[in-house]
Amino acid sequence: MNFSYKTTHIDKNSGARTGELLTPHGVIKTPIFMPVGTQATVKSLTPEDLEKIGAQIILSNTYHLHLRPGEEIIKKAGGLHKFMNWKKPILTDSGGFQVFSLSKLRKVSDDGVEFKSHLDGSKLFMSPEKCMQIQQDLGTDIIMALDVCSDLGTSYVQAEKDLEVTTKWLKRCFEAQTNEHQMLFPIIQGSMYKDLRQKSVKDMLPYIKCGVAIGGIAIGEAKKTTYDILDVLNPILPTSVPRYLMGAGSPDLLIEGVLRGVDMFDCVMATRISRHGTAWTSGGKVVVKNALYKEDFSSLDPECDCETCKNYTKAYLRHLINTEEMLGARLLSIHNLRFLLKLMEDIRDAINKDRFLEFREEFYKKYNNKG
Ligand code: PRF
Ligand code: ZN
Repeated sequence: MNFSYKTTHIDKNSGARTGELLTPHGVIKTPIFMPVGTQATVKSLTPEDLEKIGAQIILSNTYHLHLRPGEEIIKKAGGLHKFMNWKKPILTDSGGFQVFSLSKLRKVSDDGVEFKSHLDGSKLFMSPEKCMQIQQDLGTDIIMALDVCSDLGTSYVQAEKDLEVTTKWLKRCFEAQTNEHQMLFPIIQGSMYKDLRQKSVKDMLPYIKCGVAIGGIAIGEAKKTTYDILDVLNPILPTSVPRYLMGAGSPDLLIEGVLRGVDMFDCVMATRISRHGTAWTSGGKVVVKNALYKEDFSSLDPECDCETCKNYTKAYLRHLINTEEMLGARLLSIHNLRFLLKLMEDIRDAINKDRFLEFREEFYKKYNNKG
């Protein structure tokens, strides 16, 4: 095993922490945001671009790569790192969530989940063992257990059943894993029910060895609900491993997540809003498409150090988005990802100086000043 986690500093006033996670492809400084490369590419960026903006680890998806090109081809290429030429750590999601959000038919049993491909409608089956096998073939650093993410508004009875299946699958994932160089993260579920969340932690504890993920939130519920669930989990999750909040990546969720003990985040939002012409900036959200910027020859965010902000104007970005030129999405993706990665750098720095609470206040004050 060549991985381990150590906490490097705990902020005296907030309890937020910085740490280092050692993986087979290098060290990750936490807390961290992970850009999403669903189809073995972070949309419109090269691995060289990602290195330049300070990405330490990226995320990819078992479900998508299993459908296309198939794990056999990636295995033949020498694994996902070689296939896509990314030399730093990679985390793969298990496919649990993607089966539930993308495929039409989906039948859950103790054995696994039967689903229809969102591409051609063909019937497929994913068992915990199959999920582990695929992620082993991909050769990624962090692998996720197969889980059932309860839909928003799921009843208590159904959420309890979903959790029961998730826990059974976790045991089988654990037993099926044969590559000791991969870190298997269990996924806490239990919908919005606090006692189910507590039960999930208790039942999964024996399998939390190198990290743990929080699933089933950040799916469209009120922010207060997200924070309440994190507040339930923060004091009961082990502090000896990193905690990963799945699918959360707006600036406020990153800050509030870190305050509540989260070390790792991912989200497609940064690249998705880029394609639609929106940018996060130190002064708040900017909708580049807006006529307001027609003749605005200033940079997107004067405080940002990315190539987009250094070299291009809002008027030009607006033009690229309005004409649906590929470069528009690319330049905004570079900016939005750099914005989140820089935010995490600033958060780590603030924690190390015991001033995370002040940093949080200052960030919101500037970010929300536009109203
Ligand atoms: N489970 C898995 N992946 C996920 C989620 C989950 O619950 C979420 C929910 N926010 C995002 N991605 N396996
Ligand atoms: Zn920028």
